[in-house]
Amino acid sequence: MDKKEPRGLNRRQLLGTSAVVAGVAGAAGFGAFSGSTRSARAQGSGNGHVSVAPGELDEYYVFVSGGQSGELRIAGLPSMRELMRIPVFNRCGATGWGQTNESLKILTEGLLPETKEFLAKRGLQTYQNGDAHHPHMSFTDGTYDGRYVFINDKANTRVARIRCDVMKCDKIVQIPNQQTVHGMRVQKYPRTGYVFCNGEYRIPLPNDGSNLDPSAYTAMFSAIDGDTMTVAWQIMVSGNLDNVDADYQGKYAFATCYNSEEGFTLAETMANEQDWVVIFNIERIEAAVAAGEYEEMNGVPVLDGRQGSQLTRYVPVPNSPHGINTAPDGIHVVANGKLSPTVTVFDVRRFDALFNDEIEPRGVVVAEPQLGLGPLHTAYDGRGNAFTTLFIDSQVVKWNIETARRQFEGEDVDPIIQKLDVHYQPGHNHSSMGQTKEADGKWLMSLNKFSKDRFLNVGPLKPENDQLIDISGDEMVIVHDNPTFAEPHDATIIHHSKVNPVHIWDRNDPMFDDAKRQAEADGVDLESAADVIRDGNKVRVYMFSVAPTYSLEEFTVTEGDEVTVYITNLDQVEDLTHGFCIINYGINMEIAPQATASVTFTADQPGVYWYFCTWFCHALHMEMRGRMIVEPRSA
Ligand code: RUQ
Ligand code: CUA
Repeated sequence: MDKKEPRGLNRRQLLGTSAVVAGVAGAAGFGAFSGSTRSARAQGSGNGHVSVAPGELDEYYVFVSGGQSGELRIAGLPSMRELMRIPVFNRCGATGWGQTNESLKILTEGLLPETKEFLAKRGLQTYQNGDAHHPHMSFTDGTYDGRYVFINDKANTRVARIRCDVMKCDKIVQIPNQQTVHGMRVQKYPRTGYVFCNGEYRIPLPNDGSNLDPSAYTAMFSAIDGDTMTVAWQIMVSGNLDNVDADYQGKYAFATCYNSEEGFTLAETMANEQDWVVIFNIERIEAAVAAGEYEEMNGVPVLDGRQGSQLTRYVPVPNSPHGINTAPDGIHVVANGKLSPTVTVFDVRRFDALFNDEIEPRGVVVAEPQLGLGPLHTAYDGRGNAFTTLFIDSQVVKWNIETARRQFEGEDVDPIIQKLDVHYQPGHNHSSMGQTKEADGKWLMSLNKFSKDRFLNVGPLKPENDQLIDISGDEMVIVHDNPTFAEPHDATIIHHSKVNPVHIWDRNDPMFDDAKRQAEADGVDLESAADVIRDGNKVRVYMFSVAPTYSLEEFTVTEGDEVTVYITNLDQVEDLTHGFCIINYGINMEIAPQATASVTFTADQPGVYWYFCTWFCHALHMEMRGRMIVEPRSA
């Protein structure tokens, strides 16, 4: 058999469409019966593999997406203790994210003009929901550099950037000309650089109601500039994009692509036995942009990368591939079959030849091992082994890449090393440093979509179950179950040495620039302020906090005034955060040490309203309060 031709998967191997639908339904409904018996190994997991004693620190940071909750979470590994929640696409009552002026600026400035208009009609400044999927840290030279974590919002087509010095979101951009950002990964080399964003759903362009013809629909692949958080360019593609990853050479990005049929119903999208992996040639795209070979749409250069384009190549793979993951060896890329029991392994060293038309598209495929039912995502240990989640089988399978290549060449060898039951129906998995060239092969997290009987019953809505697996030895061993709320979609495990957050804010932080500018214009010094400035019907109230006091114990405004309260926390003690809550006014925000935070509202209700500190800061925390007096407007 010609190795360059598609492997001859027979009908039994390549699950037929109806069998898959039945299989998926069966998995969802009866997962507890599909490869889910508790293994002896899982039962005996208290074998000392996880020991992070009280007061001891974890070795790794884990950035976990909050799924439909819209946030980003930080956990410690191996303890799996949740360390922090960073509000991003959600509204957070504790920190005031979505209410403070500082957060509203970030949440609104990157929205598309038509979105701002549309939300304003609903009386909103920004969206109230998001669906955070893929958290990925910025890279320099093939490994994490501790600058940023980027995360996508599938619900409202946004990408956010979180600063890792203060662990706060500082930029959010909404991408035009596409619907959803699903797959999202960053450029690994020479640095990030680009954040690659898959537009999953196909829409007409422009999508303003002027053209509803289904044949005009297209999906889009977008590159965001991670430094400016603006869209650098977009590529129109054939089919629907799913997940994406990039190489270690800085030359290519590649995305799994389903619905090559470009159909609209489930049956239509699954008609073909093969879909694609689309490979994007970054150098050619940049040259085409520089040469002006694009159409500008909503301020973004849009290029045509549909089938036949010189900017892309479409490599046939079995129907509806899902995750795509670059191995730490910098050579191999694995596309996960989802509806096929196989994964397809590419050799990036052959991509140049593919773009020079020296080989056929399938000539870049070097292995296609059959692993089990429902392969979704693959992680690596840096020792040549891969770990693939099997959604339908409820297993993680450990297999060897080199052995898979030899099998593909015709040798009678089996690449599968071990299959481990996980609980239950895993989606993403992630290994420690496994998406960098510094993969260390110590830990694997399996993010399981179902938990069922693993925890005390909490009613019809169940937690997910993130399981920790020790992969340091020959055998995978489950060492911890961790229930999580909707929905830790993906995670990234980063050695603590890569991340160096500050302990208190720097007074020069750009987060406070607007407040500083306004204070200066008002002749107020934020750091010694106890001022009420009236400016027509706008009132600006400036105070500072030092535990357990605010510098203003009362201030007076008039009914109907637009009031902005600026608070600067002068405490320099680590962990000494204050809050500011106005009772019955629906206002609350966090002010961490050396930070300034501000909130604007209309004083519509006359009367006396106490404000108080919401973060326990001092023995006299309960006494840290004051009064807002709202005088009735004289008729
Ligand atoms: S994709 S469960 Cu949204 Cu991350 Cu694969
Ligand atoms: Cu300040 Cu509690």
